Amino acid sequence: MKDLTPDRKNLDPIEIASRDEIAALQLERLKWSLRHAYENVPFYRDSFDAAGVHPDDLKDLSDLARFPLTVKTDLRDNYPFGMFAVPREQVARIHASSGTTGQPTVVGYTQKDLEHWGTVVARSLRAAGLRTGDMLHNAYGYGLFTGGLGIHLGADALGLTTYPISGGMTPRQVRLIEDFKPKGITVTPSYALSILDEFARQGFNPRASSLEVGIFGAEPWTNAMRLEIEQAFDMHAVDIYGLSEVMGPGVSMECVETKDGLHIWEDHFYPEVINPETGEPVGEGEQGELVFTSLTKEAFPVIRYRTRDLTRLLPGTARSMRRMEKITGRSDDMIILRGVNVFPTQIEEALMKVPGLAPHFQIELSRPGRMDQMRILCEEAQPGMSDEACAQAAKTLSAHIKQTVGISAAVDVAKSGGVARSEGKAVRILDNRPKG
Ligand code: DLL
Repeated sequence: MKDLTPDRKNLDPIEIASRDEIAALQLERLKWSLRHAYENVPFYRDSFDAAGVHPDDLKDLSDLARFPLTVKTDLRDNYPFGMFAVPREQVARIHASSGTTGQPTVVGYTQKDLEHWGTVVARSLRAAGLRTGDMLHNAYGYGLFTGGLGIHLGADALGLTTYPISGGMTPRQVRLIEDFKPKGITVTPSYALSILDEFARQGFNPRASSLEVGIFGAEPWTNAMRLEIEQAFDMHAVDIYGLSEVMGPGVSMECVETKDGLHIWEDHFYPEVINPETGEPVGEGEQGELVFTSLTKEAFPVIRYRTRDLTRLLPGTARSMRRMEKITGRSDDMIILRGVNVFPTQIEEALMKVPGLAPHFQIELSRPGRMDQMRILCEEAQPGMSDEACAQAAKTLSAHIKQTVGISAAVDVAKSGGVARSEGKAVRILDNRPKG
């Protein structure tokens, strides 16, 4: 793999500013953001008033902990535009979360917000090793989902040659990589695996492709998966994080030269980590739920928004801004099986250790009697493996899971192509337990 470390002189000065400079800017912006939300969004005015706090109470960054937390249902209750802090005419763009159940969450951006979004995504793409003039294959979905259009904004700001292929039509994904010869690909890690399969189907060698870096996000993925993808494509694999409510992709980004967690673009998004049970901030470096406050957003400010994503904060390395560790999972994706907490990422990690298995999987939960049961649906590593080899792989995975996670799970090894593929975010959990 080529060294893609960006030239430090091309970074935004704030990326390598001193902590004092960053904190001073954050304090100034935080005061503005709290006031902006309080004065323009009835929901925030009511929630601050009910908690007995006022934007003037913020004298120091640590005072933020006195302000109330905001949750997803607060946004849903104000569907569609109740959380907007500017008149609708000033909203240049609207996106919405997929909302598989119930109300979608609607978010808005002013022209200025789109500019800032472009800045943080451009920074992220540069941190991945892309530079002006490089070509990008953007396979995140275009539409209400923030992935496609969000990455596109940053790619334009950085001056890349971008083609908006979006997700789906997998044979064409491979065709265009072969014909156009992009340097970078932006895609969910699970869809990257589908594209990888398609390379084999078309008889192309992915390691010989033009791709030098993949920028993966929108769903949890492990360091074990990173190695698998880097090996398969002979390219760097870096992590990009974000969520619609806070902006979209580009809230934080891993640097290609360190790959040691994701630097949060702290001049726009102020992070905290709280104990998900008590709502209290955790000690420095401790695991918990990530919470964000926007510092510059005009149309859709968020104050102490609970992401439900679990991680911990670490000091800066390649950039001065703090890092978040790779996301372990979402609190709503945590499975409690006979008293043990399990995340799909733990299953992924165990699966990647078994040579006879492909990296595709789903977790099926059922309750045949009184006890919940977990079944891992996975797939043979190569087409045509013998029944004995598949049975052996199933046994090995089951033993790994028992050893590392501490639970008994049944394992089904299907023939190649037997596990449902994603064209965007993977569906990891099939919950067939009786409702209620
Ligand atoms: O997934 C934005 C995005 C697009 C990020 C493309 C990166 C790349 P939503 O659809 O609102 O937005 O989903 C946000 O996805 O709260 C996390 O649970 C999960 N997520 C996003 N990025 C990562 C990541 C986009 N790198 C939700 N690692 C978030 C783990 C991620 N989970």
